[in-house]
Amino acid sequence: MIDLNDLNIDNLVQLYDLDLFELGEMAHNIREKLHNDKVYFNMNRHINPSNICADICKFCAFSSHRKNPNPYEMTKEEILSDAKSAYERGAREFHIVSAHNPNYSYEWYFDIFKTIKDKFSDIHIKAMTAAEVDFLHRRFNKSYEDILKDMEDSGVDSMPGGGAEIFFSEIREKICKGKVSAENWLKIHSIWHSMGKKSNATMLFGHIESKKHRIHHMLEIRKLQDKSGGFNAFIPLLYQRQNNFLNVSDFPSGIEILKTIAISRIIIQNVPNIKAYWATLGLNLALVSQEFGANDIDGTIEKESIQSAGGANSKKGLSKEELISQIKDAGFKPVLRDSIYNELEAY
Ligand code: V47
Repeated sequence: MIDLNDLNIDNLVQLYDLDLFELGEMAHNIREKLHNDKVYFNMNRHINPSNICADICKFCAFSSHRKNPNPYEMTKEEILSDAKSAYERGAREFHIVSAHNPNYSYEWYFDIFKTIKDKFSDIHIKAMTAAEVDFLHRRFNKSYEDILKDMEDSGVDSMPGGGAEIFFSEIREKICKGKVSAENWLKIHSIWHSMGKKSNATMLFGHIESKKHRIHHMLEIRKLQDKSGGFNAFIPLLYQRQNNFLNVSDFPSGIEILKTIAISRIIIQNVPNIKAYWATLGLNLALVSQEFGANDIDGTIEKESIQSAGGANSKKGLSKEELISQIKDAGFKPVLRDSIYNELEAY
């Protein structure tokens, strides 16, 4: 019997030794108590204004570099035009995340958010990873507090969970040296939460990290959530292997992926939602994950550029109807949610 109150990493990593179905049942019981048979999704649109990046993360296939030599910067008009057409198709969340583009002024970001909010007042803007906040801090010598306040004032409603990668410093050094430190990623989310705001947390897994590093990462999220309570969802992101500079030879099996999702549900019980992000898992595994602790699948996305650059089959997003029918076929109840998990419609 593994004592779940013993938060020692060596103790909790033993969860991986349990039989998949035993672990799945433990996670599913927690998921059922919190969410019954609901699978949440939303109508969202990802907008990635630029792929020109001052930082060099070895796992990233999205940023412009010699394996992906097509730098772009969207104009404000292009961003607004994408936003308008997505809004007309029913999207009510814009997930706006950019590479760390040194050509942009500080004001550029906030002008975009303000303009979007002025034009579409009922849109939820989920924007700026903690890695982008840290980039602005380094580039423009602004405090985290000032940047987060400017985000709030210009209409950002919540923060996405990107940039967390793996917190364990030796791995972080190898995969994304120079980017926001683990300590500062947590600090930025903690300040945002202290402003009464919500955010998500991700974990990039399936590359050079070990099972112990994943447990360490989950415990850091759980620890901050105990203090701040501001995380809506934990999102284990499966590493996509193409077009990048991380030499990985060993990839996790489907069993290990499902175990990782189940273990995140078991360890991080104080974060209400576990998102099986279909863009990294593929729709089928994301649906199976709903039986292993997950209760959310993300949304329609419409245009996905980060994971698809790494090989995922997610470039075009999915229609609302497709998500509803696939969730139903998997034996769950599809529930359209807003960005902060208010239920809008059950199908
Ligand atoms: O932080 C980059 C990841 C993240 C690869 O908050 C890769 O609701 C896999 O954070 N393979 C950005 N992943 C995306 C993100 C996100 C996505 C969906 C929903 C939410 C949310 C947040 O993408 C980065 C990085 O960890 N990423 N390259 C890759 N090769």
